[in-house]
Amino acid sequence: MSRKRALITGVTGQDGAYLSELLLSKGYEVHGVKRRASLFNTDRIDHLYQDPHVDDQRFVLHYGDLTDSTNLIRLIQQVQPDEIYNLAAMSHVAVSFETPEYTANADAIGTLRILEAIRILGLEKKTRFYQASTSELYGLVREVPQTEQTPFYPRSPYAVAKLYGYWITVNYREAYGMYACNGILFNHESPLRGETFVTRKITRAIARIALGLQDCLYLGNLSALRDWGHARDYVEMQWLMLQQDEPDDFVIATGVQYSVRQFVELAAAELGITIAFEGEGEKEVGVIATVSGDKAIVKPGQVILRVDPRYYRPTEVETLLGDPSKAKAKLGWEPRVSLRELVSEMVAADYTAAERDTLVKQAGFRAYDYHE
Ligand code: NDP
Ligand code: GDR
Repeated sequence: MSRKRALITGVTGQDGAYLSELLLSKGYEVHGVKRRASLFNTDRIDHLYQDPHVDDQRFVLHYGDLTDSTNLIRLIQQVQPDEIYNLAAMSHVAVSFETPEYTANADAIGTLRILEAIRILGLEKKTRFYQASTSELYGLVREVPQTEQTPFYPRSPYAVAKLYGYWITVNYREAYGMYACNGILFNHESPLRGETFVTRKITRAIARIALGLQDCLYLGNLSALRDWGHARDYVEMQWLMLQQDEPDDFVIATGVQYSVRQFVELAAAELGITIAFEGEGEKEVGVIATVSGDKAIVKPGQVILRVDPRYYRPTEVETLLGDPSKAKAKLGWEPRVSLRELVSEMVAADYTAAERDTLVKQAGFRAYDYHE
C-alpha cells in the first residue's frame, strides 16, 4: 500500500512543527507550505529537514501563501494530498486589530481558497480537510463551559475571520460531501510557542530576568482566564479528527482554567521567585510585582512586572473554558499534560536559551535581545 500524503499549511509555526513530527512518525509523506521570508523561518522544523537531493524524501517544503489561489491550486494538484491541515493564519489576536484586512484575506478567504482548490481539482472524495478553528469564536461567552453547541460571538478581526473559516468548512462539507472538519482548539502552548503570545512572553521574560538579562516584564490584562493545553497533545487530535468514518467538529480543551496572573506566579515559582502583587486591581496601570527568592539573581523587592495598557485589546476575551467531552467520547482523546508540567517545560527551555545568551554576552558578542 502506498504511504499517505499530507499537506500542511503553516508548517513553520508551532502546531506545524509538532504535527509534522507526528505524521512523519506515522509513516506519512509530509509536504509543508512555507512563506518566503528575508531571513530563514524554519527554526522549528530544521531538525526534520531532508536534503531534496536524496531519494525517497518524506519531508518536502514548498513556497506558498494563503493569499495566492494559483499557488494553492498548483501545489494541491502537484501533491495530490490525502489530507490537508490548514494551520496557516495570521494568528495573533492583538495584531489582527492592526492588520484587519490582511487577517481576513489570509484567515477567512485563505480557507475558502483551499476548499475551492480541492473542488476545482475534483479531489472532494479523495482529500480530507482540517480547519484550525479556535475558542476565540466564543469571544463574549454565552455559556460556561463552552461546547460545540455554544453560540459564537467573535471579539476581534482575527476571530471574525476565523468565524468565516469555520462556516465555509461546514458549508463545503454539507454542499459537496467533502470530509472537512473544524477543530475548535482552546489555547495550546509549548516551548515552540511564538514569543509574543502571553505564556511564552512570560516564561521567556522570567528566565531572562532570573539571569539578569532583562529587568522587567510588561503585560496587559492580568485577569484574563484561559484554558491552556500542550500543543503536542493537541496536534494528535488534529490527526485523529481526519481518521474517523464521518467528518465532524470538535472542541479540544483541558477543562481547567487559570488566569494570566496565575501563569506568572507558576512560571516564577519554577525559578524560586515568589511574586507579591501590589496595586488596585489587575487592570490598573499601577499593578506591579516584586520578588523574593534566593535561586535567581533578582533582588528582594525588585519590581519585575508592570502592567502596560499598550497591551490591552480594544475588545477583550475575558474568559474561556472548554468542555472536551465530545472529543473524549468519540475520538478517545484525553489531554495528557497539566498546566504545571507545561509551565515547567517552557521555563526550563527558556532558561537554557537565556543561559546560552549569557555565555554569548560574556564572550563579547551581541545576544539576541528583542522582546515586545
Ligand atoms: P503560529 O502563529 O505559530 O503559526 C502560523 C503559521 O502560519 C506560520 O507557519 C506562519 O508562517 C503561517 N502563515 C501566516 N500567514 C500565512 C500566509 N498568508 N500564508 C501562508 N502561511 C502563513 O500559529 P500556531 O501554530 O499556534 O497555530 C496554528 C493554527 O491554529 C493557526 O491557524 C491558529 O490561528 C490556530 N489556533 C491556534 C491556537 C493556539 O493556541 N496555538 C488555538 C486555536 C487555533 P511564518 O512562520 O512565516 O510566520
Ligand atoms: P489569545 O492568546 O489572544 O488567547 O490567542 P494570547 O496569549 O495572545 O493572549 C491570552 C490572554 O493574555 C492577555 N494578555 C496578553 N497577551 C499578549 N499576547 N501579550 C501581553 O502582554 C498580554 N498581557 C495580557 C490577553 O489580553 C489575552 O486575554 C491565542 C492565539 O494562539 C490564537 O491564534 C488562538 O486562536 C487562541 O489563542 C485560542
